[in-house]
Amino acid sequence: MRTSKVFGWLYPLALALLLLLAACGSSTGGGSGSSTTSGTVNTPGGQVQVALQGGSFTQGPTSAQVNPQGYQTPYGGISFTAQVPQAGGTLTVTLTFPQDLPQGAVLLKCTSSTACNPIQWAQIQGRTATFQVRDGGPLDADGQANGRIQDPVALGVPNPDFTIALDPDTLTVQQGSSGTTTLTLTPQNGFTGQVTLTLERQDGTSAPSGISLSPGSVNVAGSGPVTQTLTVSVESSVAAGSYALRVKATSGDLTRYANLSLTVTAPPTPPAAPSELRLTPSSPTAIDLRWTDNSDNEEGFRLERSTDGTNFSVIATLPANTTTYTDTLPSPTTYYYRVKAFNTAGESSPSNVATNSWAKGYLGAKYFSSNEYQ
Ligand SMILES: [Ca+2]
Ligand SMILES: [Ca+2]
Repeated sequence: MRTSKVFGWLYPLALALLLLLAACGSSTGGGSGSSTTSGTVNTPGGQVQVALQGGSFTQGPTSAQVNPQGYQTPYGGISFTAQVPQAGGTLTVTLTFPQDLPQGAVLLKCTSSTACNPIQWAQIQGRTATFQVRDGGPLDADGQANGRIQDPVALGVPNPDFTIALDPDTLTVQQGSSGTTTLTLTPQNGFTGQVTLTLERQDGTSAPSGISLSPGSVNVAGSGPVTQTLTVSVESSVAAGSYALRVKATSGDLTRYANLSLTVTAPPTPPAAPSELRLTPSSPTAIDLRWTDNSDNEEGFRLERSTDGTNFSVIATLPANTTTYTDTLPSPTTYYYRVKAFNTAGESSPSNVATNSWAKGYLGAKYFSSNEYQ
């Protein structure tokens, strides 16, 4: 009574175990000629079928751990040993995966858990990867034509990656100001996620204090390139000069760089003041003015006139490098003149003030005081 109860419980378990063994890694058929043997292996990515033509399993297939550089291995490694009827014989291996293989997928031959190289002549189509391995050939891990083929392989999917580029990659920014460039981030192999952006020197040391980048990150959601305007701000404390910088884009273990040559310039300064303003009568009602141009950065000159020597107003705006002007006098009175140079940064201080002392002699140029300075 008790015994039959135990067996009644054990029997289905044993059956289940047998079925499980049959599903996982058992081989069928013989090992000669063009016969095919196949087995399945449970991998982290699902069940993979391994079919051999021209040989038979002696061990495996089993799941193996591999960690090749530059690739993800969603199905891990698949390891098996097979027998071929003749030493030096060739085995055709077909792996059938549970899903269509992603773009860029390659079959890797691993000689250790990290040393894996693409099998260039493997055929990858849909859900299957097919390759041939010759006993004693380069893919046979035992390296000998001994009728036995040792074959750990893995399906490699290139790691998600991205590239970055800047346009322009040179910037000129004035102290206390900012400039912009456009970052283009191109995802590869399905990369998505947030990418942190920082600015540093091209030698990998941190960016000079006072030079900053914004925004500090960019998000990649789709498969297309992402463009982002980057602002490079330069505080007025940053010394003028050239800086070899780079944008560092980081996401997880991935880091990519794009060089940026930054030139920091000092803001323009107002021009030097003109000097030696002199007046000469050109007629009883006109005066020639002449001055010395002391600057090479002026945009022009402003000539100012006053009747009291205190309150001046502009009577003429003149182009750069002008040193003469003829003023027609509105009335026979005393006028005071001064001249200033100017550019975008502002005006110079005024020149000397010169006066015609007109009241002394409206009718006679001989009374003209042509060179009075204050
Ligand atoms: Ca061999
Ligand atoms: Ca000049």
